Amino acid sequence: MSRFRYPYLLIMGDGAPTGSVPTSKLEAQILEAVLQRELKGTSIKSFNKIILKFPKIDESLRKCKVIFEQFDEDKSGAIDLKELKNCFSKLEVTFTNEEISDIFQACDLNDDMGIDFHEFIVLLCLVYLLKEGSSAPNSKSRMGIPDLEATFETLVESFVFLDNNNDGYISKNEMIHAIEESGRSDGQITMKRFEEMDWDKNGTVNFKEFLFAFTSWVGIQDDEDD
Ligand SMILES: [Ca+2]
Ligand SMILES: [Ca+2]
Ligand SMILES: [Ca+2]
Repeated sequence: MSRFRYPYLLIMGDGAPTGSVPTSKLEAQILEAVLQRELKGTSIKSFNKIILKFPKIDESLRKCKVIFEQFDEDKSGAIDLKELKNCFSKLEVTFTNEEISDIFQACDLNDDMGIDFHEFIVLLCLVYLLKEGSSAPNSKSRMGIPDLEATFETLVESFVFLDNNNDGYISKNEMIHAIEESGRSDGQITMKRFEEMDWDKNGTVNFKEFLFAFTSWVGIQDDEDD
C-alpha cells in the first residue's frame, strides 16, 4: 500500500464523473473513444495476465521519464501549457488550442498549472486513445514513440478486459468478478485499491481514473519522493 501516495483527495475537484455521465466535451470524447475501442475486444483474457504485465509496463513507463524531461524545457519538474504545445508539435499530434487546454486541465489533477510526470503518462495515454485511427493505415505508430504506444495499448486492453459489459466504465461488480475468477489470494487488497480509485464512490471507474490508479499500482510513483 505504500505505493498509494497520490493525493487522491485532490482529484475529487477535477470534474470526475458524478454518475456514468461525462461532465465535459473531452470526457465525452474519451468515453466515445473507449466505446469504439471496446468493439474490437481485447487480447487480455484474465486478471492474472494483467498482473504479469506489471513489470514490463513499469519499465516502459520509467523510460517515459526521458521524454518527459525533454519536454520540460525549463526543467521546472512540470510541463506547462506552452511546453505541452511544443510537445504535441514534436510528436506530430494535431490538436486545436482549445483541445490542448482541455486535455491539460483534465490531466492537471492537483490544479497546480503543471503536468507532473505521473499526470504526463496519463495525458499521453489519453492522447494515444483519442488518436486511434488517425495515423496512416500502414504506420505502426500514432505518435512516433512505438515502445510506449505498445504499453499504452496494454493499458487500454486491460481496461477493455475489466469493463466486462463494455459500457465504458469499470463497475465494482466487474472488478469483483475479475478478481474472483483469477482466484488471487490478494483479492481483498486489489478490491481495496479499486475502492480507492473510485473516489466519488459512485461504484464506477472511467478510463482516466483507471489510468491514474493503474499507473500508481505498477510502481512509477515509487521514485517520485526523492
Ligand atoms: Ca516546465
Ligand atoms: Ca499538476
Ligand atoms: Ca462496465
